[in-house]
Amino acid sequence: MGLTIAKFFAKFTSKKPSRIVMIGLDAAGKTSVLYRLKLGENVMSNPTLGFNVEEVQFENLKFNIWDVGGQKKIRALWEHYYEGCNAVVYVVDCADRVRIRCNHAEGCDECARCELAHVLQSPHLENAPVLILANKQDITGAAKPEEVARLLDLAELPSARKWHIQGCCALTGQGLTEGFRWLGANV
Ligand code: G3D
Repeated sequence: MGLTIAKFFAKFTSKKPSRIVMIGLDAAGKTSVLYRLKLGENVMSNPTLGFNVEEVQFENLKFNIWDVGGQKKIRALWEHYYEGCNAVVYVVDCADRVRIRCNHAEGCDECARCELAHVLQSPHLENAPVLILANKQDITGAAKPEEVARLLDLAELPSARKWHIQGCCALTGQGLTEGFRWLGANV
């Protein structure tokens, strides 16, 4: 009997982890963010060729975070990870303004702005809130979140899209709690 009651309550209290895809150009800091959240420390990382996936417990939420490699030749694979995703974390290297927004024509595959616009066109991500992590804030001269928001044209996203930009440093973890707290409240 006790077991049955426990099962009954477990059904209503257990939370399925939210599925989150974490993307961004190569070297933006995705793997560093993932392992800072998971282990609370820096790990030496090599460029991600496929993906890393980790279940991360944050406060009372569980996230499955997919860290998908960002090198140009494998960015075409990103869309295979979108189905069933509840949210997107988009990591930006704020110390590299040229790669945040390039001078090429619309729809290039070189810069964070065009890649984000492309990602958000996926029908699988239509209702997904987007947390933009303005990473590498520890580097002198790095673009601040307001500047990154402007460079990424975030104000031009459809009004129904929930988004939030958070300055952070994956090496120290500064800003990650605030960012993921927003995600937890909006996912
Ligand atoms: P990726 O997974 O997006 O490809 P990584 O990026 O997490 O592998 O990080 C790429 C490089 O940026 C790594 O340096 C990493 O230590 C560094 N990095 C990540 N986040 C930060 C940050 O917040 N501040 C600073 N200063 N560096 C950061 P290496 O030297 O290993 O290539």
